[in-house]
Amino acid sequence: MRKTLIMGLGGAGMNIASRVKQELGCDILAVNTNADTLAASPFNQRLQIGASCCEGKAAKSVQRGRLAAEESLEDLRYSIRGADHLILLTGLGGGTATGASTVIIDLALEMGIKVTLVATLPFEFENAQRAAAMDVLPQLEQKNIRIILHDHAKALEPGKALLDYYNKASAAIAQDVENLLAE
Ligand SMILES: Nc1nc2c(ncn2[C@@H]2O[C@H](COP(=O)(O)OP(=O)(O)OP(=O)(O)O)[C@@H](O)[C@H]2O)c(=O)[nH]1
Ligand SMILES: [Mg+2]
Repeated sequence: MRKTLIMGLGGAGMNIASRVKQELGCDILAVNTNADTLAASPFNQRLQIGASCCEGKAAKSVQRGRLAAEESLEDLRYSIRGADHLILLTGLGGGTATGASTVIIDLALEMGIKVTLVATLPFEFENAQRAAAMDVLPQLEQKNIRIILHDHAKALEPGKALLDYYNKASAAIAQDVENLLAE
């Protein structure tokens, strides 16, 4: 039987995953370095990564996000075992998702799990985050995975609030996930 695992990684990934869970009613594994964000989330499968290197807080840098996933590699392995398709939901640009996604994708591929990455890209005005996302993107594109991107920068319209963009991206991603599950 086919088993698809949906993972929400990092703060944005978890917010997007909440919308997906709300709309599609599917089980989702939430993964973050931030213990408070995980504790306050609606998911029943939760994994805190990098407890030592991030001390339960945001990763803040891509380097620390990567270290967090490496520190928790065995927990991640245990959490994704048995799946044959991993749908990874993230907002690229922060430390956790940008750093941990490459490690998690490599682990899944090594375990023979097909991977689809669904990610948002930061706005242009998020200078450092945009640069971090653009830096990791070529590395992700080299991997044997499917990538679906939602670029916040391309969605920019005058007079719209940040939350409107987030909600719009989350709704579009819920549709992406519905399509992926129907394949
Ligand atoms: N669609 C959407 N994008 C978001 C949301 N929150 C943040 N973002 C975007 O996602 C990027 C990454 O932010 P986070 O998800 O907080 O980063 P993180 O992976 O948690 O990393 P750390 O906070 O450093 O641990 C931001 O730069 C924004 O562009 C959200 O709720 N929805
Ligand atoms: Mg965060």
